[in-house]
Amino acid sequence: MERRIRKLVIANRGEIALRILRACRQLGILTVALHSEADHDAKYVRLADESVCIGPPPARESYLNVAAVIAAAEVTDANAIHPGYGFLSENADFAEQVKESNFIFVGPDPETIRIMGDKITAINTMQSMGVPCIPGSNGSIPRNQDELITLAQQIGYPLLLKASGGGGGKGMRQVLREQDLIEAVELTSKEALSAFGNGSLYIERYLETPRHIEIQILADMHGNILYLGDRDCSIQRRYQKVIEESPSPGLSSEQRTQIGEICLNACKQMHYKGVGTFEFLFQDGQFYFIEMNTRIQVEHPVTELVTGIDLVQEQILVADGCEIQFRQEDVSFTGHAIECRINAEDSETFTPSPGQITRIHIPGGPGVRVDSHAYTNYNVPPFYDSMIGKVITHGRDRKEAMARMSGALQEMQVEGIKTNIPMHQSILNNPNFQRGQCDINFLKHHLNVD
Ligand code: MV4
Repeated sequence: MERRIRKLVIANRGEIALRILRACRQLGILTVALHSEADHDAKYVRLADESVCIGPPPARESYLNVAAVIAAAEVTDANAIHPGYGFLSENADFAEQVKESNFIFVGPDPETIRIMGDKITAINTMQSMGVPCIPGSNGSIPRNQDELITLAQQIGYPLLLKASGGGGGKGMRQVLREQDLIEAVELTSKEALSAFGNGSLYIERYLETPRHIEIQILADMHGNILYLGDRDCSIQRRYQKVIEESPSPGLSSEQRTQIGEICLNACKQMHYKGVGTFEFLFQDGQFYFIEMNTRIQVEHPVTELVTGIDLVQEQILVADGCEIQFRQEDVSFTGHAIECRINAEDSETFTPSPGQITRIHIPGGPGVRVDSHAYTNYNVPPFYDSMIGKVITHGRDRKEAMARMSGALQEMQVEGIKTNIPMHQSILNNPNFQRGQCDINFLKHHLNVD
């Protein structure tokens, strides 16, 4: 298959912009780094073949400015756009405009993004394809109050109300008792309407102690679909993941194979194209679908380390129409990988800590990978996410990956700003974390907060 992508616009910033740039280098694709005024001096901007300033520091006026991104692609004569994660990465209207302007969008079809962006449509689609979902309303909750109360009784309390336009923890409200139901619906619907322009709600049984496990998929336009294992992302705070690992500790090979095949089968039916992640809650040995992500994810490196596959390169190639050059039987899973997200923030209060990094030492050694755009004298801008990089370690088993992580975090030095490295070290020293199989409430208990 003839490759078409010649020059690619990176519509993102920070470590993922650098990660995409590296993948393009390997593929012989020219790069255009887009940046806001706040990221003008970032080193990765100069590593790109070209760069374009697309606006002032606030993301709304730069990284989220659809017209500016497309104009930058036009003036640089690029022919593809990679959205990274966050920002415009799961904006179906953006993907559509990119295609209508005759650029290759690195991601699935706009229609797929749209389906997965509306959580009710996503769940209904998955359910119809045999993906296990959480007992719930199977669509918008009934308008009629008596019907709603009856439905809620059937599902059983505690319940979780969710906005169809939400996701990633936004637009959710717990309902513990029947007498709170109607008021909760009114409040959540109003909030959802103003936040997402869509007031429709669905309701699910509230799972109290699940783990968060996700399945990585890679699919091309020629019917090849690969299952690239799972990640456990249960270590999170306020829906922000902090540590991820692959494989998920303690899943049996039967459980793993079963959920993998369910996801592969769903992708086949959807004619899914690109990288994709099925997010599940896992409780009492059962998987329950919650959302599907159509983008490359922050935690993709743990999958790369256990499979040896460059997911960003593959993502770009399949968007270009290329056929995946290996088959499921060629994919093997080796050892264990863990990722710690390094944030510019106070390790105890979580207050952001932007400013100049006066000195940084990046760790190394066997099984240690660091994805970061930070360097000595880099100025962490206050306008964006506080993540300054990721330390990812690989070992023959979980114990070795953890030991390598402890060593890497000890070696890493960041001066001038505060980071959450001390928090990571205290998590690694926690006996429950060391045993694996922590649920999504772990960090709240470990930190004794919220
Ligand atoms: C849930 C749940 C418990 N029960 N749904 C949070 C973000 C969004 N992706 C879905 N989320 C949850 N949905 C039911 N029916 C608990 C969460 C949840 C969560 C899920 C994944 C990872 C971290 C989480 C942290 C808090 C709550």
